[in-house]
Amino acid sequence: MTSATWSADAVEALFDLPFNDLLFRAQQVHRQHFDANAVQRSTLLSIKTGGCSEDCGYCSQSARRDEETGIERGKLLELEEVRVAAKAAKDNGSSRFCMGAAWRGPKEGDLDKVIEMVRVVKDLGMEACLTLGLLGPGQAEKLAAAGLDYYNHNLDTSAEFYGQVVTTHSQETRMDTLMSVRAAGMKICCGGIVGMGETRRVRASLLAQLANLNPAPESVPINHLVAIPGTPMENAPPLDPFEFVRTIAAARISMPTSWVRLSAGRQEMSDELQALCFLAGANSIFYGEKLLTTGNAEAARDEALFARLGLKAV
Ligand code: SAM
Ligand code: DTB
Ligand code: SF4
Repeated sequence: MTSATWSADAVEALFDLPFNDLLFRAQQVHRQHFDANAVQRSTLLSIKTGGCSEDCGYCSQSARRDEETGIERGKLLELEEVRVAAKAAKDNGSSRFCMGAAWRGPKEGDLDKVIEMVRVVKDLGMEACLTLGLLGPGQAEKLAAAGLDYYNHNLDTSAEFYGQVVTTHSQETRMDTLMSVRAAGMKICCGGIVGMGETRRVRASLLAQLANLNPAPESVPINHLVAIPGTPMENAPPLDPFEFVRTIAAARISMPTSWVRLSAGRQEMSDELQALCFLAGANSIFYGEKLLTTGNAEAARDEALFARLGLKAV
């Protein structure tokens, strides 16, 4: 399947629309492809926390700054710990279980252990997603053979801005991993972060890049920066919440058949802002008390919000 080509100019023109016009268009596109009242729920588990060799400016898990962020370097979780967490996620109504590791990329021995974790999740009848960083030769094929459904690997920000956020790897190397994931036959979960002090142009350019992956990623997480004390971005200028909603709407319009996930930063959002994001076409969330190192909206709050908005979990 191929999707339409989007220029950064064309996506920026969406951002520039009057808010009501943009939301109306997004809602029309959304209803052509999805049940407008259905929201997919994924639960995250950090299977290896902290001590990462990379220097991504938003992240608490870089080894370069763990004294400032207070994140302890953990070991890879035991299989049994993963089984317990995955079972709880399933019992709480999540349909996908996403496991994340603070690595530049997985070593072969670690990959074999992670593959066992994928099997545990699949045996529970959930979709499995991993985010392990850059993949080396043959690693995507091994994960596909284990039955992994999705691989999450974000472009994070536009090509022009990337070097101001991360210096230890390039956005092109991330693109190589995405291509190997796709070539191995897995679905791609790929999005980015906004609220890092970037311009509207950068946000538009990121969305155009995602939409042009051809086809667009099946799942598109839109993260709002969680400004973590001790990271270079702890004092990032606040983003107008309506600009965040615009980002969701532009993602929906430019990637009509993708699941657009309202991802990090939801804990800090009001119920009203989240409702606007669902109206703009977000139809997936992270569900459960924790993201990787930071908190997420509480499950009980989400249940109440779903009930108030008449949303159903899928
Ligand atoms: N190490 C792997 C990688 O970088 O691909 C996987 C884990 S990494 C923490 C996964 C994603 O989390 C990043 O690509 C980024 O989009 C998101 N993320 C990390 N810290 C964040 C923060 N403070 N606020 C919002 N999103 C964040
Ligand atoms: C994604 O796009 N967002 C998730 C998941 N993929 C791995 C991670 C969000 C992390 C937020 C900061 C933290 O908890 O450390
Ligand atoms: Fe490491 Fe991923 Fe954090 Fe970058 S975002 S420092 S690669 S864990």
